[in-house]
Amino acid sequence: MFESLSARLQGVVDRLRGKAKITEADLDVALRDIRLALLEADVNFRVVKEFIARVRERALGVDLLSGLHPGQQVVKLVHDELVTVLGGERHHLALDGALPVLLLIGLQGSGKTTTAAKLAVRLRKEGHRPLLVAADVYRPAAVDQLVQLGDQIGVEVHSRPVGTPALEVARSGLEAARQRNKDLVILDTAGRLHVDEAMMDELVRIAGVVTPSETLLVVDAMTGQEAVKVAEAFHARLPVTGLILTKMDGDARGGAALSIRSATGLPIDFIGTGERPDGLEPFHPDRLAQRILGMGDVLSLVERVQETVDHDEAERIAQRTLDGRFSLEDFRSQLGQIKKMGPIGQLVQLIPGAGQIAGAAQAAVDDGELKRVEAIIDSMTPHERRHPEVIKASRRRRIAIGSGTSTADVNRLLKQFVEMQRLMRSLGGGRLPAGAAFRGLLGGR
Ligand SMILES: Nc1nc2c(ncn2[C@@H]2O[C@H](COP(=O)(O)OP(=O)(O)OP(=O)(O)O)[C@@H](O)[C@H]2O)c(=O)[nH]1
Ligand SMILES: [Mg+2]
Repeated sequence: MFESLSARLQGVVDRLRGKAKITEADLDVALRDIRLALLEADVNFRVVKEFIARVRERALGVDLLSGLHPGQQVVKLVHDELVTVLGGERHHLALDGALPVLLLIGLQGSGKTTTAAKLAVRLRKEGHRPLLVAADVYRPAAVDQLVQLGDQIGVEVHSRPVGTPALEVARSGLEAARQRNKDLVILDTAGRLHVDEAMMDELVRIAGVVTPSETLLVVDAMTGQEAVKVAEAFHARLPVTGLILTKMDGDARGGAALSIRSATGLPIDFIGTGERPDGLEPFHPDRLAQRILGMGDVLSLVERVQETVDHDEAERIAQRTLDGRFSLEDFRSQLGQIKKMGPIGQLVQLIPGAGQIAGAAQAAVDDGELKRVEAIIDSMTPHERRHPEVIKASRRRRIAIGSGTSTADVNRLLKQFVEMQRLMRSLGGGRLPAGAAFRGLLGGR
């Protein structure tokens, strides 16, 4: 997401950053480039106009032309303005009361059902006991979809036979939640192709029954400016409290995300970044602005690591590393943890200054490469994993055949592993974070 916008803005920023002096003409050129970049990213033209006007006004206000590091100052102004456009502070879900209800609404196919499951996963991780309620009663498949997702993620789903009025499902859902000792209800509703009165009426009535803590509008970011219009239409009719933008993984331009807050005044709570139940990220305006400007997003990276890494395991490996006993088994375990964090390209993008190399990194270390390394290690015997020095020519051939790779691949991995071990020993005493070994492997390529 935001790839081309990010590349273009980074170009502008890089040109400004180094300048010891900025003339008004320089500023005009930079603002023109920023304006074009935003328009190309499908940002609403009114939003763009205001954006540029505010940056210009503030730039002239701080007397850039004589100030210290004027380039840096312009970059900061652009950054601050991006943060503002994206919504300022991170908005948190209001989950108060004995049994808060999240009501998910949106057009057909926007991602409500998928998002309901994603929210359940995320909020359970935060200590909640959610119940999913299937109030999309018009299609049997809709109920089945939620039931299946619930099975997959291990969250209970309340459903009633198809044909039961949605209001009744919602009401009985609350009751079921109380009986089953849940502390949160996530209500999935039916979508329509267009914003229509019948749907709005039903949603208004459901909201009347369940008094939601949050009415979350799910919109498909890939529809660009259409998403903004849809959000305006829903908001005009219902007390929407927040937005979830789905399919951000598929929208390289990101215009919807950059326009929708200004257009509706509603905060973006989460963005959907994939079809899987873990493809949901909290929306941090400041971090995203930094990511767009190529300043990286270290906090999100750290969080991603914290969420996925098994700490006992990391601790155990760190200890073994200290003791100089780091084995291929430990390495295998680290790879597994890295894989859980998601595509490498996405991770690399979070590293400051790495935005532009993310694509290349993804190509070089695609998931295929990880799988190959894992397959090689999996084809070794436990003894071989602990004592790789016994792996001579005939064993290498067997491992290559077993893992569907070549002896050259096996050789390379073993050589890299030896180098990595040496590196770790030489670092001796210093604690290594999980993933250090992986970096070692990359460095050895
Ligand atoms: N790539 C990607 N796909 C998504 C995301 N969110 C949802 N999808 C996909 O979008 C399609 C529609 O998602 P649903 O959750 O069924 O949408 P819905 O709003 O419940 O649709 P209706 O119940 O028909 O109104 C599915 O194929 C999802 O896998 C996302 O963040 N990224
Ligand atoms: Mg659905």
